[in-house]
Parts: sequence; structure tokens; C-alpha cells
Amino acid sequence: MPAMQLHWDIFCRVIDNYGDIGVCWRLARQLAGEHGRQVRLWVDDLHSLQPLCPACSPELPAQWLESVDVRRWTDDFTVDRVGEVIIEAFACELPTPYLNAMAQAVHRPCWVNLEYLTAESWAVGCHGLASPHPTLPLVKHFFFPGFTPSTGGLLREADLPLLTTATKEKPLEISLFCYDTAPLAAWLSALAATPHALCCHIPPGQPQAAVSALLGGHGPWQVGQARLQPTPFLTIDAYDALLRRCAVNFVRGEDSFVRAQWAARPFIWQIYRQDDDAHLAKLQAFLDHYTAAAEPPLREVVQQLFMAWNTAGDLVDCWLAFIAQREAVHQHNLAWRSELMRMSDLSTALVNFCASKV
Ligand code: TRH
Repeated sequence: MPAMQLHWDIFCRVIDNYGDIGVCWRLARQLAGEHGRQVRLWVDDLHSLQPLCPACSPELPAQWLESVDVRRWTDDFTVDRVGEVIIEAFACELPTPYLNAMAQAVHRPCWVNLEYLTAESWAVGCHGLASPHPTLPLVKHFFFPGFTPSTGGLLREADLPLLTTATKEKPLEISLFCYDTAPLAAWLSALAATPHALCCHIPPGQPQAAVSALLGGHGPWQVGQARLQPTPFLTIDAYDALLRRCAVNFVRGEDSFVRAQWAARPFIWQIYRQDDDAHLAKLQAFLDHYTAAAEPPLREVVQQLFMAWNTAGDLVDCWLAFIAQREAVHQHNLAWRSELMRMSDLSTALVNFCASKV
């Protein structure tokens, strides 16, 4: 049996928003809490972790948060020790002194690049591939999260709450986590035509700014029977609870998108935009997979709304059809979640993958 790889160093560079840190923070917590690993999480911008985890003090060079040794990653990085496993999140490029120290380590560490999530089939072929360093005696492996057992799977805690707690009485709660490029004007028209009382939770940042740009002021706003309520940014666990409670969740990026699937409530995903519309192929790949087992009418309702939300297509009819079908979408999502839960979770897959590389 290979020696336990006890010390893990995760490096995270925050590109924008909260997805990079959200994924790394969840992974670090889980490796420490569920797998007993000693995890250092190196983050170049701890201000992005603080809203998700309010105990975080962004200026501290080192702090313990939920059994994770959180470090501020600065330009004057010095190496005290090298982990047995090194996770380079989203090709963030390890500090050169650290790379050199890895090359000199008596036992070569396991070096993994954690990639972005995609349902595209090429990711299956690339998962686990090795890439030798051009000059140093080191090999980096690519680890792809994904929706099938031949990928690295999805981040999922062992104690994930499976009960959904959406309130049956009116108004229906909706969470709106979106980019400012979302077709909000069209969605507001759709809300005005929705025959239900709604309470929409609008988080700070781009969602609130985008609604405010259309409706003026700082809210709350009323559109038809919908109340649009500005909400504070929630801790990551409180946000998960909100997703479980809402009748419909608008999510974006990577991490909230995965969490919406664990919540199993009806959700609409705004994908992170890429040049040359590369994100649309990624969106379609997910939709093909996610809706494969749905009856054709339901598949159409879901696909049309996801596409309209991401391409500024005609939203009103799609939204009204989706909201009318929300119980069927919920049932579909419960089945989808069960299918996903048959896979190993990402942290367990990663622990096993790294052990196999010793
Ligand atoms: O914030 P995002 O858009 O993040 C990312 C980044 O832009 C990244 O660079 C990009 O590559 C990636 O998307 C695809 O969306 P995401 O991934 O959903 O991350 C948001 C995180 O914030 C997630 O961990 C949930 C958390 N969150 C809270 O903890 N509380 C809240 O109130 C909200 C709204 C979100």
C-alpha cells in the first residue's frame, strides 16, 4: 500500500469573481475534513475568500480556517517545505522557487493541474494525461472534473444534505446569481407576465448592479407579482442552503452551477463567456448530457430557456413554460442528481488518482 500523501499544497490565483476560490476552498476543506490531509491553501487574493468565509482576514499571511492552513500567496514567495501533492488550480502557474524545490525533493511530489469543468467529450480523453516539464525532472498530470465516471467527477461532500426544503406556500422563492450580460430586461418582462407571486433574491455585485441599471435605485423592486429583494452575499454554506430552499435558482460560472445540481431544484445556468463563443459548445455539451433522459417536451423547455438566457434569445415564452413545468424539472433533477452521485466525488477521485502516481 502506498504511503499516505499527507501534505497537500493547493495554489489558487483568483482571475475574477468567486469561482476559482469557491472551488479551491471547497476542495481544501474536504481534503482536510474528510480525508485527514494537512492542507495549505495558497491564495493570491484573500479578499475573494472573505465573503464566502467571513472568518478569513485577507491581510494575514497565515491563518487556520476550518482545519485548512490558509496562506497569502505573494510575489516574494519563499519555500519552507514541499507537499507530497501539489494542486495547481486552473493552470495558475506555480511560483518558480517552489517548482525548483519540487524538482529537488527526495521523493518526487505528485503534481496535478485541476482543470475547469466541462461536459465536452474531449475532456474525457485528456483526463489524467501526463505532461513532462520541459526542463525540470517533473511531470504534471491534468485532472478534469466532469459528469461521467471516466472524468474526475464533481466536488461533493460526504454529508451533502439531500433534502430540498422549498416552501410550498406563496410566494415562490427565486435566487438570481448571474453576470451583468444576462438578458435581464427580457426576464423582467417575463416576470411581469408570470402568474405567481415571486420573491427574487438578488445578491450584490453584478446581479444587483444589473437590476439597478434597469429599474433604478437600490431596491427592493416590484415587477408584476414579483418582488426583487437585494440580499447580502451569503457564506458558502448559507448559499448552498438558499439553493436548496428556492423554487428556481439562476446560477453561473462553475461552482454555483454544480451546487444547483446538488440542490436539485430547477436551475438555469449562465455560463462564463469565452472568446469566439466557445462557451456555447460547452453549454450544449452539458445540455445534451443533462437532458438526455428527459421526455422530449421537457428537454425542449429546459434547453430553450438555457439557450435564451445565454444568447439573449426570446425569453418570455421559455420562462413561462419553464415555470409551469417546474415540478417536472425538479423530478428530472432528482434523477440527474442520483445519476451523478453514483460517481466518486472529486476529492476522493483526486486522492486515489494521486496515490496511484506514487
Ligand atoms: O463567481 P463566478 O462567476 O466564478 C467563476 C469565475 O469567474 C472564474 O474565473 C471562472 O472561470 C468560473 O466562474 C467559470 O461563479 P461561480 O463559479 O459559481 O462562483 C461563485 C462562488 O460564490 C460559489 O462558490 C458560490 C459562492 N457564493 C456564495 O458563497 N455566496 C453567495 O451569496 C453567492 C451569490 C455565491
